Amino acid sequence: ITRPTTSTPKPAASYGDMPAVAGPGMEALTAWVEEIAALTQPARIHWVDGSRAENDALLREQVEEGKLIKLNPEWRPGSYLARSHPSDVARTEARTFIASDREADAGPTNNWVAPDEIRATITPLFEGSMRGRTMYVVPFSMGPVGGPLSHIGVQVTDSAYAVTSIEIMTRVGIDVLREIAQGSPWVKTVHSVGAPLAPGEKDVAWPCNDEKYIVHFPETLEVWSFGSGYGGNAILAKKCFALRIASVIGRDEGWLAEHMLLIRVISPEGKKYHLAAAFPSACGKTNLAMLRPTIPGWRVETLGDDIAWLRPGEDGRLWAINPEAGFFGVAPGTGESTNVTAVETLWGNTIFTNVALRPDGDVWWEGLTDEPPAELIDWEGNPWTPGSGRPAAHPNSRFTVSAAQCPQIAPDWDARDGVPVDAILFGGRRATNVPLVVEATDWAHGVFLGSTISSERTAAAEGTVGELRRDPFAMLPFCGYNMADYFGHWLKVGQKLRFDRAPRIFQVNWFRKGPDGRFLWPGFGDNSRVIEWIARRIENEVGAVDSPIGRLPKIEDLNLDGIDVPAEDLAELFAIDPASWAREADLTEEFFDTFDGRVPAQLGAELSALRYRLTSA
Ligand code: GTP
Ligand code: SPV
Ligand code: MN
Repeated sequence: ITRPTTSTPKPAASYGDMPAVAGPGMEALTAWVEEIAALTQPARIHWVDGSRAENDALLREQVEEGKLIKLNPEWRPGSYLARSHPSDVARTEARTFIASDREADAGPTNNWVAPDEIRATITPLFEGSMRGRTMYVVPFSMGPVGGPLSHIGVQVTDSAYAVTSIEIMTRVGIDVLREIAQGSPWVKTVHSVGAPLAPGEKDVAWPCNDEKYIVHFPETLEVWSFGSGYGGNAILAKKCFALRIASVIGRDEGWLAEHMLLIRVISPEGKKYHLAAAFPSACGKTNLAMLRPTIPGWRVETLGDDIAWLRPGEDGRLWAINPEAGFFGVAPGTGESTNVTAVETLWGNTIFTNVALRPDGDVWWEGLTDEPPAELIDWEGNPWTPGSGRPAAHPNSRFTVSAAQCPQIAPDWDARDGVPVDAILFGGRRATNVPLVVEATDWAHGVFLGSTISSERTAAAEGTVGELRRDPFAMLPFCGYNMADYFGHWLKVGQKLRFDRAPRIFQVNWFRKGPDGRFLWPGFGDNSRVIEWIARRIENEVGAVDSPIGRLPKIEDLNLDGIDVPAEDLAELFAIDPASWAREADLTEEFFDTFDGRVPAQLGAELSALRYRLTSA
């Protein structure tokens, strides 16, 4: 459905062909598309219908233009490699803004900017920013089309890479347009790589702009993203919509939009448990989502690996869906010994970004195999050998693949009503202090645990890797409103749940290290041992030991059959040093103080109670 236009700007209405979908909602959509086209002045407009033929053509065009490398179909059918500009490899949190009317509604953890001011700044950047390019109009649904928890959006973008990624990550197609035509509300998202082409100018492999703006307007439900092609900055359905904008919608409507994986755990007795877990970026969500238990009889079915929308049901339980349809996962560290499920998921039909290329036309990254191949082309396109002294794949290199390809995807993963959640896990990368697992005493204590999560920085965003920072609920970069109000919203959602049906809350840490810098816990498939304990707790089959920070397992209740964790490592995994925890409490107070008294009193009370327990421990 593409029609070329001449280079002289025409009345916008004559751009492109619209799919034949009629209804009262279409007028607003076409008016908006025309408005964006008048501003950005693309050479043509392409209404994306989500068909297979269209997707094939978009991929083929990107190969012809040198934007994608087709991988050897013998090893990796239907798969491609994209190499980004070396400056455009991760989310740019410093360039990410919340433009709420009032500064206090964005809160101290977000970059706030006044809506009028930022519109005045970015509008000139978008002026003519799509010249010489195609503007794609992509209607997408987060959650099954028409589902009770689902939400619709439209992204206009001048990046075919973004379109083919969105087609994997969300549900794209005419049925979404029909929903819009019928009057369903939808979120407006605008994306430009910010690299207009002069007539006859040759395009580059990864167009982008040094100047970047990822701007969210929570009051008007809009996202404007300029200058970046990287996933989290360019697939606006994902972090921008499904987390930042959706968290605001959820605040107003009584539900939660969270940076969480979602799984179904099945015990040897056939009992099913649904777990949601929030870990910061590159801290193990995809791995836990695809867990292969090392303990006999246990199974895990994948429901989602990055985002969950959770809503209290009339039955007093918390119901969750994964609004996405694919995985945009971290490649390095994904291998046969760590996440064989992901390796199997990636057999084909995958877009890889910034991984290394093998001479045989397949891909490689650190951790895929124990030994690197003798020679590679690295993520920047340069020859590489194991002696090169630098990683072959970028540390934040990623794969984009359909959820349906996951061999252990739950058969009902896209059920309209979602699943009832039995347990919520909060975690992060903590070399010290935080035990392998600790259970909250109740919902409010669980919210306190979530609000105090800190984690060592990873390569998923710009910044110094390894530096410890607060990342409450793993939502620091993704909460679209004042984080203190968000804590309050979590407390409020808890009140809508039946006390005996609310999910139990746990804090976990797979990343504790010994003095020698080695991980104390084997992690990955062996995390099933922690899950088993959590299931036993839900069934009240095992007790726990009260500690100042929450309920710890009795060591004898942990299933350690078949692994060899030395007794001193086990002791260290659960060691709670009151002095270090008193310092953690001081840092928590400092953190809460940054919210100018807006943190709910209940969390202040939890902090006082923690300090009391620490001094009397
Ligand atoms: P985003 O997609 O950025 O939100 O990240 P994610 O939370 O899904 O992270 P992912 O599961 O991709 O994990 C990132 C890194 O953590 C990989 O390099 C993994 O190998 C490593 N990792 C995951 N689980 C474990 C674990 O149990 N132990 C250890 N030591 N490392 C782990
Ligand atoms: C993350 O950084 O948490 C991701 C990748 O899941 S991105 O979608 O780029 O944000
Ligand atoms: Mn994520």
